[in-house]
Amino acid sequence: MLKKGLFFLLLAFAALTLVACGSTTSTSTSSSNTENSDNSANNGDKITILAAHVVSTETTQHKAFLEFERLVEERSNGRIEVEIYPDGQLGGEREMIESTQAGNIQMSSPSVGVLANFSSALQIFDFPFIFKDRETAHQVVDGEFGQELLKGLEESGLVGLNYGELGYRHLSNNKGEVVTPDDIKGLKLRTMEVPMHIAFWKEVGANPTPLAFTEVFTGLSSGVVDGVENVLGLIHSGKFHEVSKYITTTGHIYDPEIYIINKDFFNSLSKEDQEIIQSSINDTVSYLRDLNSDLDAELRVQLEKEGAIFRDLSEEEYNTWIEASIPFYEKYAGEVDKEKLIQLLEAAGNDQFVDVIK
Ligand code: EAX
Repeated sequence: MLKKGLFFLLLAFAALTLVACGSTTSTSTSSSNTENSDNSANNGDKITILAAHVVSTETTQHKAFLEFERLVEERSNGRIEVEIYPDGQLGGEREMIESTQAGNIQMSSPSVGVLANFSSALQIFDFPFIFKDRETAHQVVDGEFGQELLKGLEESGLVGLNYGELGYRHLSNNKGEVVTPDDIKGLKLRTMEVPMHIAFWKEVGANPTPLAFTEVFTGLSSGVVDGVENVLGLIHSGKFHEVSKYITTTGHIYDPEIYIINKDFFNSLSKEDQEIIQSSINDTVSYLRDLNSDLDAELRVQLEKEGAIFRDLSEEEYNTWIEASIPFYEKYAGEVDKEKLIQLLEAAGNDQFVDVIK
């Protein structure tokens, strides 16, 4: 069924491309918006939400999408359908965001870093070592500060429904054990296509190489990169540990992915349908956080069984990373909304970088 759906979707893409090529004035955005408003009239018509993401069906992120589908379908008595395209079937994260903006699909859940390319206010999440634990991160993104930041997405034709949770990103590589930043000098490290991440890894001495998520396994196997930084769930589902077995639990970034939906599509829905979608996402977030609560501990056991070698950092070792991050904060705080960055750090109860950038 998925294959069939995909085939029709590709046909739709092809049709849109033809329309866009044949016209000098209209864009695929406007043509699909018209479709959306027709499609979503509040008269009990069926509504279909195409949702796509880049990670595998074994991840908690995918399970969360299935829960969202279940909730929306249940709460709308089957009137609103959700079709999920996982695993990068429809492209990498940047493409997923662009397709959501264009209305070719309605929803996606990109990592906050890649999404920050479309809404610069989110770049403050790209700074390292902000959140000391998940609970603090949840409080900040659920609070007024975090929710306010989502509003910035509207300028890009998107509505940020809520934050999901990818989790803490760690470092893995195939050269050897990494303890301090000295151990990654020159390491070809895959990063996301996120300017602040690239700048950070350069600053601490690595050789960052941006690749779309869909290209990471091949990049590691072919030696284009020697390592990655990612959450354990994606290291495991992507089998990255099979080609980069040394994992250091740096936890340098807490990555709150964001559930985005096409703004024109969302605004064309009745208040009741918007509420169904919003409440279903909110409940999905709780579900996802529950799924994630013991996940890293479980994945660690699994990854070790499959040959990964873990290295945790002592407080002193961890502090070498904090020290190495200070020049990055000094140089780059001025390139983002510094006041907001300070507010974020303060909301996270993290004052170690505040003095440096004030
Ligand atoms: O959002 O590219 C990445 O490493 C991300 O963590 C992934 O796309 C999920």
